[in-house]
Amino acid sequence: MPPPIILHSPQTLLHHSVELVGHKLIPAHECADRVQQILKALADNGFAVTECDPPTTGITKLSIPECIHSQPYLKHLETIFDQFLNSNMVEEEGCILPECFPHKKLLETVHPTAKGDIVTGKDMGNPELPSDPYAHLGYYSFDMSTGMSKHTFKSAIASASLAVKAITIMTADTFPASGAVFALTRPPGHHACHEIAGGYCYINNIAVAAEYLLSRLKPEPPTSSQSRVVILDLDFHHGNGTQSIFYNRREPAYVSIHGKGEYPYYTGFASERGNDDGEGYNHNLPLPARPNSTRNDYFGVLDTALEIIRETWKPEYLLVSMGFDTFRKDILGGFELDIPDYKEIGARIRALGLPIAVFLEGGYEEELGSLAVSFVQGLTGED
Ligand code: OKP
Ligand code: ZN
Repeated sequence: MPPPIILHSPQTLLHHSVELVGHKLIPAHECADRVQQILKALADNGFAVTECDPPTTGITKLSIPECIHSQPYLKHLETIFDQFLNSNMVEEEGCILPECFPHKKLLETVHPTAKGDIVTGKDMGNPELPSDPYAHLGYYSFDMSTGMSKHTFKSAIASASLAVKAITIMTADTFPASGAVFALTRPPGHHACHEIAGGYCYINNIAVAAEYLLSRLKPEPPTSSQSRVVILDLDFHHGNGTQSIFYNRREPAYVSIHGKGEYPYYTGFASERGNDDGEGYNHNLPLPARPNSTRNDYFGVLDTALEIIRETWKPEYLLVSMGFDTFRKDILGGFELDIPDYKEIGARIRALGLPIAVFLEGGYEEELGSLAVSFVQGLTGED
C-alpha cells in the first residue's frame, strides 16, 4: 500500500492560547509546535506532506452545516476576540478566557426544560444573553482550556478545511480501496459541540468531515444495522463533542476508547448508547489510565472496537480521531503504550480494508513526531 496522503495547512499554526492549571496560567499544552514536531519527524522518515491552504471564496470555500455548529456559535468564534480587543479588554497578542458558565443548575429553576449538559450537547435552555463579551464567551465554552487569540478562528477554519479536503481525496475514484489520508488538523476538534468550545477544540473537524462525506453518498439509507460511515475515536479523552453532535443519528456511528473517569469527566460512560434513530450507534469503551490497565488490555479493547465496526456496523468508510495522548509518557493522559504500539494500531485499522481518513486530535509529549511516524508506518503496512 502507498503511504497515506498527509495534509497540512500553515494557517493551522497561527492559533496560540493559554490554559489554567491549578492556580497557574500557562501556555496551552496544545501548541503549534506539536504539528511542527510531526512534520519534522515525517520528513526525517521520508514521508511526503501535501500543503494546502483553505480556499477563501468560491464553491470549495468551507461551509459548516447547521447540524454541526449553529450560525450564532460560528459568528461568536469569528468575532469574540475583536470584541474584547475593541473594548480594550485584551491586547493584540493576548488571549481571552471565559469567566462564568451558564451551569445547568443555575438555569433549571427558571428554565425547567433546559438540558444544559455536554452529554446530549443540547442548548442550555434559552437565557437572554447580555451583550457583555464575557457572557458570550462563557455561554459558548465549557472549560478554561479553550482560550482564544487573534487568529484562533482562522486556524480553526483551516483545520476543518483540511478535514474536508481529506474526504475529497478519500472519495476520489483513484483512491485505493484500503488507502488512508491523514489530516494534521490543529486545533483539534472532538470536544467541540454544536454550540460549545472546549478541550482546545473550536470546530469539530471530524464531524464536519463526516457530514460532508454523508452528503456525498447516495441518499438511499442502508438497511438492517449498517452504518455507512463510522467514527473511531482513539484519543485518550472522550470525544464528547462528536458523540453529542451525532447522538440521535445512525450515521455516522461513533465508537471511542478513552481514559475511564478522565477529562471531560461527565461523558464517556458505557451507558451512553445513543438516542432515537441513533440508539445503539454510540459505543463508549472506557479503560482505566495507566498504570491501572496494561498494553494487552488496550489491544483487547481495540479489537472489541474493530469487531463492532466490522461485524455490526459494516461501514463503507472509516474516520479516525487520532490522539497520541494514549502514550505512556503523555502529560495529559496515558495508557501503557509505547512508540512501536502505534504501528500496531495503524496496522490493525488498516486490516479492516476500508478507505480511511485520519484526523489529528491530542498528543502532548516530545515524542509526538515518533508516535505519528510509527502510526503512519502501520497504516502503510511497513514491517
Ligand atoms: C484535549 B484532547 C489542564 C488540563 C487540561 C484539557 C484537556 C483537553 C484534552 N488545564 N484539560 O482530547 O487531547
Ligand atoms: Zn486528548
